Amino acid sequence: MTTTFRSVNPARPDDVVGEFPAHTADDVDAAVVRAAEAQRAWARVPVPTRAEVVAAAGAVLAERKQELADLVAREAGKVLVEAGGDVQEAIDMAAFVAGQGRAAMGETVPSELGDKLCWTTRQPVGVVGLITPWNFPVAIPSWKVFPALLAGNGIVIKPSEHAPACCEAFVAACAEAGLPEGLVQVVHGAAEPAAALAVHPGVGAVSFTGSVATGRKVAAAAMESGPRVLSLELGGKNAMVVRPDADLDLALDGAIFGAFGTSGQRCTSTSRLIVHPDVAEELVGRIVERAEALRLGDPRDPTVDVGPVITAAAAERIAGMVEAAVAEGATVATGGKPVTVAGCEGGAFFAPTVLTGVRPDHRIAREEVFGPVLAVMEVADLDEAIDVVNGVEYGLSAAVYTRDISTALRAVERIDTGIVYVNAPTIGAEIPLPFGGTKHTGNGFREAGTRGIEQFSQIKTVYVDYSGRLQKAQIDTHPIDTGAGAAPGPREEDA
Ligand code: UN1
Repeated sequence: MTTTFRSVNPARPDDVVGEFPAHTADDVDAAVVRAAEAQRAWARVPVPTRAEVVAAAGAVLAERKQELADLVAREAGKVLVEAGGDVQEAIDMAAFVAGQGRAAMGETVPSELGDKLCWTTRQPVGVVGLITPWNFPVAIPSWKVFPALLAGNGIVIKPSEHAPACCEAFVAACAEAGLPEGLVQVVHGAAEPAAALAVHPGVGAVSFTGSVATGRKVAAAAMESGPRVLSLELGGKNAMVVRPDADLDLALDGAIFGAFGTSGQRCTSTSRLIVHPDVAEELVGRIVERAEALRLGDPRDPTVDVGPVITAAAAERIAGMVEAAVAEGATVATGGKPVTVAGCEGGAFFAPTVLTGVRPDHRIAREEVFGPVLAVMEVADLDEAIDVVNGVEYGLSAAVYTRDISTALRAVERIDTGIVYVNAPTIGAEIPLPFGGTKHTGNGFREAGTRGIEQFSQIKTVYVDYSGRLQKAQIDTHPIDTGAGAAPGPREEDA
């Protein structure tokens, strides 16, 4: 008998969203076989036709946006407006990827020899294994599934055990859009199916978004067990730098949305505020005031500003990190603990938290929290502020608030992250541009944008020589003087 697990509403744990099978390594194996079978035919479908299926999937998602957003709110705890953004990101991704179906897929260069053509093309990897998190339970599957489909692959996706229903709903929308039977397989559970997928010899590429700890395990296992393309999207410790000339109203709005939007559970969430001492008191005072006015509650209630964190265990973990920060010398300016919300008893709520007096060497200034916690550091000098931004092991996103163009551009140039914002918070990346980070945030791959498709295909370089004779690159064009007389020349009839 297959064991099952339940996905529950983090705001109301009595509300069971669904019961799902806990798949085993054998189930993963069967899923890879089914996806591989379907992939053989899919690989022969012209790319623009594949793109039409992706576009149709986007249309189904758009039709169901409201319903899907409600499911995202219910299962992942995102407030409705943000849940709508999550689904919209998938709709945007479908539009973008579908457009790529009629875009250039390679390069062509003139050959150094005559009567010869040189170009690159792309071929599918085969079956790809996708491991996705709960925090963007529709968007992140779409970032991987749509490009992988366009590139001609079969797919086995293992969503987070905290958001299986969202992934099922996303895949159902793709199926309704005309996806070939069997091409996208969903497996459920926690570590076992993920590990099995990462090492399966029939999986040619693995794409993982999640924590650094799990990502490292997946990467090590995947690389050891066979050659494959691997893309990793891991954590962040994203900073917002506020200079003394910044528009403080703007910085305030950005800090509130960046730090407390999605209850601080985006990889891009703002978790450090690096503020100039001249404006620190005013800005931090206003952030605290606004944080205290945020309404926590059921994310499906449209008047609620901040939903729960994903589990009670997550709330406990965040509380532990705040306690450790206080032990290291930080001060809780507001929040700092799990809270009970009337009407949502048992829900995993954590008060929006601001910590002041944080130093760059404190753990809270270096470790990812993945919760609504903003650590404030005061730094006067711009170069020093940038050193603080760069002084962590992550490099996903950063923001700088200033009215001075030179300051802005200097920061853009020197900040070592994959994404930099000027006068906008660290969250809110758009689909047509690459998404990803430097250092331990990943392994250099970028999702989204045209690069997103590259991770799911293999480049093939093609040379076609129609001269009818052997031509030698690098040699015929610049023959070396061997002292043995003339090199063998062209054939008689060509001369
Ligand atoms: C994530 O948290 O893993 O830039 C993705 C953003 C969103 C995507 C976040 N568009 O905040």
